Amino acid sequence: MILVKLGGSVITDKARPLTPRRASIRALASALAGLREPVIAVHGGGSFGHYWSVRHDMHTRADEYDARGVATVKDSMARLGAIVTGALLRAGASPYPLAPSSIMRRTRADTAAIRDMARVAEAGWMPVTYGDALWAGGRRSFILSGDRIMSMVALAVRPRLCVFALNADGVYSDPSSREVVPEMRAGQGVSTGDAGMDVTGGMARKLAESARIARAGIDVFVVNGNRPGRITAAVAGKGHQGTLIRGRRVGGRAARSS
Ligand code: IP8
Repeated sequence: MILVKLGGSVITDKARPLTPRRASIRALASALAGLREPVIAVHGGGSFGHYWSVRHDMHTRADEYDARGVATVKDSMARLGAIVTGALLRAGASPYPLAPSSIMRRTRADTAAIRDMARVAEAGWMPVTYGDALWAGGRRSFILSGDRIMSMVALAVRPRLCVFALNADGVYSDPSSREVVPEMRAGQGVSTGDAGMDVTGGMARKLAESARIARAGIDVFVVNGNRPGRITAAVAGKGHQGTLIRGRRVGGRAARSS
């Protein structure tokens, strides 16, 4: 099982509101469609969900945000989701779109639903879900990031590999030098630089969620999503052009994963 996050900065143009990067989506879709093992895909919000979250001042902390804001974020993410699943379908995959609300119980992961999602993948479909605005109870809502979904799904189903496809060549030792760290341990300190306009915390959030996954013994690969061949190669065991965050070894062996 491979768990892949398609970063919002790859599948959308973050400088232009509500603008998908269709060529990148197509290229990623054909790479994912060609993988020879079960895949679960998660995607980010980019200039769809983040654009509206910023406009309506909505964040990952549950609060009483504007109801119209929640509806608008959800609408934009459903539209972006349809673009991603449409591209997967045309690339020959059998995407199985799942609203993130179907794998959450308010602010918590619904582990049984997530395990079912893995069974759907094992049966031959490709579950696709995404970061979104979700109801938290009462009048409260929150922004659930795709990165958070990645760690929730990874911990529940223990994929063989988690891939974060983003708009950078991997994790940089120093953002100004753009020197990629080829391999690192969970929680190893690096400077991230780029929280930017993301309401969910940009690269710092990705590294935090990656560290959580790697600490559970699951390898995480951070790769340039504009070079989908690097995903194909890593999944096929043909080298890691990006950053590999090694899952913590237990007694010299990785903890069991499927
Ligand atoms: O781009 C956030 O998902 P992310 C989605 O994975 C929204 O952080 C709605 C902002």
